[in-house]
Amino acid sequence: MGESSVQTAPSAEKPRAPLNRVIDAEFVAGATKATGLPAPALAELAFAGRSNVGKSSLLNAMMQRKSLARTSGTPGCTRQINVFSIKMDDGLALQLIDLPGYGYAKVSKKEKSEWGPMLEGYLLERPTLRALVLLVDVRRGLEDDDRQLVDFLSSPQSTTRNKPVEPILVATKLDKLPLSQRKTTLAALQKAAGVRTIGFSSVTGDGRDELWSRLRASL
Ligand SMILES: Nc1nc2c(ncn2[C@@H]2O[C@H](COP(=O)(O)OP(=O)(O)O)[C@@H](O)[C@H]2O)c(=O)[nH]1
Ligand SMILES: [Mg+2]
Repeated sequence: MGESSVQTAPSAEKPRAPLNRVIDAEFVAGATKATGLPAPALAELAFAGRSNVGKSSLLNAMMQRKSLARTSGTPGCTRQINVFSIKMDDGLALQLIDLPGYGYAKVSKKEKSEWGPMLEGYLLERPTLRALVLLVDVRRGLEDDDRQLVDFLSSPQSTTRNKPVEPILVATKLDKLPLSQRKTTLAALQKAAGVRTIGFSSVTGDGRDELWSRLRASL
C-alpha cells in the first residue's frame, strides 16, 4: 500500500479516516489566570491531569512535535495554562490548552487554593472550549482530584454552558500495563468514571488516532 501516494480518484474502498497529520504547531501564550488567555477565537481542546501523568508527552504526540510541550521528570513545574495553536492537514485549525497539572504535594497551599477556581472559571466561561481531556495513569486509575473534575463537568452549573464540554478520559502509559490486562483495566476505568475512556501511550502511539477522532467528533 502506497502510504505516501497522493489521493486521486475515489475508489470503491471505504473512505479513509483522516490521518491526523499536524502540519503546523506553535506555542501561542502562557497565562497564570484564565483571564490572561488570548481572546477566544478557534475551537479549543483542553488537557488536564495530575502532575507527571504524561500530559506534555501526550500533547507532543498529538501535535507530532518532539518537545513543543515540555516534558520533564520533575512534576509540578508548569504552573500556567499553555496555549498551542495547530493546523491539521485537512485545514482544521484548533487550539490545544495545556492546563496546569494538579495533585503535586510540593505545590504551596496558596497555589492549590487558586487552582480550582481558575480551572472552574476556564471550564465554565471559555465559549470556544469543546472538550476536556482528563488524563489518568492507567496503573493508578481515577483518584480524588480526578473524580472531582469528572463530577464538576457533569454538574448543573457546568451543563448550563451554551455548548457543553465533552469529557474524555485518557488512560496514559498504556505500554506499562501487560497486554493481557489492558482491555479489562480500561473497561473498569470507564465504568468507574462514567466517561468514555481511551488508552494511550506516547511511547508507542497507541490511542492517538482514536483520541483524535473523539476530539474531532466533539467539535
Ligand atoms: N512508558 C511511558 N512513559 C511515559 C508516557 N508518557 C509519559 N511518560 C513519562 O512520564 C514522565 C512524565 O511525563 P510528562 O509528559 O512530563 O508528564 P506531565 O507532568 O503530565 O506533563 C516522563 O518521564 C515521561 O517520559 C508513556 O506513554 N509511556
Ligand atoms: Mg508537563
